[in-house]
Amino acid sequence: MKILHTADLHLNEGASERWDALDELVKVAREHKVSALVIAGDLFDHNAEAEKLRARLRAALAGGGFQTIILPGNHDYKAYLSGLYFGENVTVINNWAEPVRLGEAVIWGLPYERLSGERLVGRLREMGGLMNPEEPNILLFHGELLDAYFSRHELGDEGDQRYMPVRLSYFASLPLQYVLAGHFHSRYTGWQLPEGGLFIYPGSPVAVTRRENGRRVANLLTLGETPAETELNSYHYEELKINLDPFNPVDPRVLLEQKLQGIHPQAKVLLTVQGLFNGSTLALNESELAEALRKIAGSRLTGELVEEFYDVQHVLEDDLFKHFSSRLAGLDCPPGQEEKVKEMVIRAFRVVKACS
Ligand SMILES: [Mn+2]
Repeated sequence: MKILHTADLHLNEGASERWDALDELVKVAREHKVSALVIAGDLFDHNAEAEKLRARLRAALAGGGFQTIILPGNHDYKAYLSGLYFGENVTVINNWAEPVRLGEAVIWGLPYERLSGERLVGRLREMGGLMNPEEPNILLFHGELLDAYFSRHELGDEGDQRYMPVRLSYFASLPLQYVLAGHFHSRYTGWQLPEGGLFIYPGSPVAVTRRENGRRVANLLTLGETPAETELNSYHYEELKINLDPFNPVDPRVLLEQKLQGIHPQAKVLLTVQGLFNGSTLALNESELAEALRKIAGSRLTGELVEEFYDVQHVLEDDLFKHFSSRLAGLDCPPGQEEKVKEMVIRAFRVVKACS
């Protein structure tokens, strides 16, 4: 039996790329013939969205040939309290004591509540008492794993509050095969539970903030086996760095074009251009080069182009530098060494020029 596990779609009325990501998840779920698509919290960006968007959600999830199991998260837990209908094959786990049966597996959920760590330990112990250790038990959880030491911004836009803070040790007494979690957006991560079983964050399936860098994935799980990430074709950000080298004959504009070709079509680029260039060979000054690169990146660029590059033609044309370069060329330097030394000298010249 297979399950596709995701979380943190943060659907709202706008952000069409998040709806596209939902369609992509449905497609992947079908291709792998999973029994269930599990959404471990924050399916909606805000509580109010569920009421407005449920018809659209029903359409997206209908006819997939699998169950959808939704856990309320910190962004949307109030949305499910009135028992909204999301479709025939969609179940919301609103009660920690009422699991969902899926083939031979039992899917438990801990819907989001404002609970302290201490009360969470008690709650998990109560849940453990209800579980049959002979059955494959799976727990859906939305919150923060304190063992993970994430930086705050890896969670998405959550501010400084702690949501359902747990430690791996809290799960020690529970007969669990998997904890399928949500809330941590950055990337797919997994931990071994103290007494067997695995805790998995799949990362967001679509970038919600610019910090969600790199291809997005979902967690594809075959019961009893080690889960694996499966790549999604969805909107995300890619960091791209171009290092300029005044001795590299390849034009930086061509370099950028080449690098853009290797980037996923649904990715937006966070572009940083660093290093030194010779404005006279390119016939461009710093602002013209920035403009040209911005134009090449076009609509693929997101945010500001980070400009950390300098035109050093005034150094390259300096007589002292030319003299030094010809001396260096006459020496028998190992490959690459000459360019390295020249770059160091250019940087030193820039400092000297700034003083004079
Ligand atoms: Mn969350």
